[in-house]
Amino acid sequence: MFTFLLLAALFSVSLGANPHGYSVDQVAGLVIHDLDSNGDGQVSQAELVQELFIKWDSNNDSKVSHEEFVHHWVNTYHDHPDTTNTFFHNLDTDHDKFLTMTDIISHLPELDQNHDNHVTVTEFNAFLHVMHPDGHGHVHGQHVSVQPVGK
Ligand SMILES: [Ca+2]
Ligand SMILES: [Ca+2]
Ligand SMILES: [Ca+2]
Repeated sequence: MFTFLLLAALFSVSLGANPHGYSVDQVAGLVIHDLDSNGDGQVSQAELVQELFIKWDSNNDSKVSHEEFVHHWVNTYHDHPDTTNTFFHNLDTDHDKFLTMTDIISHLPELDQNHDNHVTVTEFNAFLHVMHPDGHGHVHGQHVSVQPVGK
């Protein structure tokens, strides 16, 4: 049993799963909580822009570089750097290695599905499941942690 769990843990780390065991759903909740500066449970475009291009932008060039994004995301949400790398490339729609307003604007239809200029946890969760490399794999991750009990 212990050996199985250990192997399962090692296996998920080798796949680049979250070393802290956060699911994509949990990360979505954490991200919305962090971005929601006025605490109304959803993220306005202003809150999104403020968080990304002020807090995540370490060198104040009004864009979030690959290094800045990976550093911030890995430290805050404890994703594996390889996972975060793939996530960044999915977000960087124009492939210039920076997240800018151009990238954000191109993601807005997916981020704000009901077009009310706010992103809810539900909307961001759906977005992460499309953009994040673990979005399709997290069900497998839960499967691994739940399955040994029945054995
Ligand atoms: Ca808010
Ligand atoms: Ca870009
Ligand atoms: Ca919305």
